Amino acid sequence: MVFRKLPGVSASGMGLRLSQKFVFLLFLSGLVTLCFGALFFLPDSVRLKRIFLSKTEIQPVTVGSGLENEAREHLKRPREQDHPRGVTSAKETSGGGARPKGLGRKTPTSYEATEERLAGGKAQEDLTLSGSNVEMEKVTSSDHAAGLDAFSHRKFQRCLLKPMLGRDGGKPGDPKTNERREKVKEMMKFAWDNYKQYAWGKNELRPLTKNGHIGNMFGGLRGASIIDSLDTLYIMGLLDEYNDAKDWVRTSLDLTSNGEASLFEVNIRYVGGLLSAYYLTGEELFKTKVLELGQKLLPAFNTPTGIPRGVINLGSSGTSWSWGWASAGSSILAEFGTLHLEFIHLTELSGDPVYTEKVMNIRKLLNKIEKPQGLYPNFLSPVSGNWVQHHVSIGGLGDSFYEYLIKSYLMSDKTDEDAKQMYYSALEAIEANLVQKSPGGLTYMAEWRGGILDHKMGHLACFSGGMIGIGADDGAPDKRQHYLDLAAEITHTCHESYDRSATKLGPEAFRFDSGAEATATRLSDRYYILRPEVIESYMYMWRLTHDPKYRDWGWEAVEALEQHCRVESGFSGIRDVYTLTDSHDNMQQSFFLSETLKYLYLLFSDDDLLPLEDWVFNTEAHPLPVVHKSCMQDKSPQDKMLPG
Ligand code: DMJ
Repeated sequence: MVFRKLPGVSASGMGLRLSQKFVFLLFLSGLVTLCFGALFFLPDSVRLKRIFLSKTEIQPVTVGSGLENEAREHLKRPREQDHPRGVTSAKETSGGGARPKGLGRKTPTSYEATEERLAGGKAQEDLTLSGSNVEMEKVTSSDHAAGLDAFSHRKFQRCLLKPMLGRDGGKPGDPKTNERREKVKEMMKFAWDNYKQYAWGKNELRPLTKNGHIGNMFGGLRGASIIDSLDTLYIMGLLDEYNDAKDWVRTSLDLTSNGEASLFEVNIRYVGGLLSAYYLTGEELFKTKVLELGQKLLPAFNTPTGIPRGVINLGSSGTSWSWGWASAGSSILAEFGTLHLEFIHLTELSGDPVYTEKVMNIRKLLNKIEKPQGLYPNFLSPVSGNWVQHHVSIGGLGDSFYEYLIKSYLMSDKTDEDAKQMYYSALEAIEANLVQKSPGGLTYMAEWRGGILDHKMGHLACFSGGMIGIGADDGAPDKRQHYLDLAAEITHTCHESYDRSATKLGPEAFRFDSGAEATATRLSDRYYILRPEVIESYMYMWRLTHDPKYRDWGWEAVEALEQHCRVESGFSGIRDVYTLTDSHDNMQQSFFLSETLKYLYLLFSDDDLLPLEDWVFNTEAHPLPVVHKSCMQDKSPQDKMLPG
């Protein structure tokens, strides 16, 4: 519509005829309606949307039990920012976009890489948590306050099949093994004492510069080494040290931080560490703390699919983001797939089903989604629920998702049939597509990029020997021996990666191409940061087979750690496992105390210390009990009288 200017009259509204004014007003109101409506189609990341739309209007659906249909509907709705299934951007095909160096199993989970990510990686702001949600969470929490008293630790202990610390704390009868176990205990005490002296309350010790490191992976939470050490100190009988750690939790663990954290890291280290400290000791303090922390993680699930994003603000906003380096704002399989064990236990302790609902929703989505060749790619859109890239890895980015499938089944007292079915189908697909034999006869797990194999195995992928081992017995009867053999072969290959280095410690990644066999061919893959995965597999394989070679290999690792990683004030990673002139990285990772030393200690202990019939280890080696549900639900008169 064009406005006609009246002769001799200015073009202001005053000069318009009534009918023109009416048409103009009509046009204007149409325009306003159109603009407002358009807000609904803006991507979540546009701030205008937050300003103009009430928060409840953009509240995404999270799927819990009973809400599956609603979620399915939601997933069907196309959205502008959705990344179409199977479509990969040019940036992605060139190697995962802004993926930081040094990614491995821990990649989205590796320490340095995660820090880089937190420093620069906020790509997609998610407007997920509304004020009303915060209120809802508070209601949930108080509603379930009664549940806090409902969990009886005494009953839990009675439901265990075996005493948790075995006879005599798992002390082995054989003096040589006991001596080795004592050595590992001494290493723990040394690592702990130095942390206490130079870095108390910080996240890790820097053993060369003798100070503490905080980093930005835990959103302002402190004391990662303390939380990660609680259970190790306790099972080793380092009780003075354990008591110092417990006192620190009581007086100084501040959960009111407002920083940006990796959901995955906070879950595996803090939630896992506090849960296992509670189950082992029955100290109410740990339960109270872990439930408080659990509440703070819930907003991360407020995405259209309920698949959490990687980074969460631990403050009251609960805002979450995808890692800046992750393709098209995707979430990472190894991150959102590694919450199940801890969240099931948060429900156990709180009586609040919300935690279980969150992880069951992830499970359902993954179970239903179409999988290329039966494989699970590493990147998934939390908005559309579709895969974003076809990169599959048993090492970094994928690893602990598979681990949590089999462990969910075991931890459910073998009742979680979905987890079982998903694990064995995934394993079949992995065997068909990824497992390879080198010309020299070494079995390894390659990585898969849309059908093309990369003949590389990360140190992180070496956990898979142990994983396949613990799952062997519940596989199809005709496959059991095969799985145990496969587990042994992979563990052997990982040992070779250690044995073929000058230091007898393994590199971050090793290759099987251009003539290489289990050795790093790139300078950037030669480092060792005190990682546990190879030793973890030795420990499981020892328990499953009692082949003495696993203890021997573990001892080789102890000697190498002592020789190359022990410095005056703690343990440090090294930059090159192929040279004897050690160049230290000045970092005593908290997982060294939580995992590496714990697995070594268990390797030299009797099997009745944390028996596998009753315990599964989370991916940070924190022991979580098998849920013996029928026993726990049994209300015998005697149980009714049990205090908490
Ligand atoms: C640990 O924090 C966990 O094992 C995680 O799953 C990946 N690896 C690191 C240590 O390497």
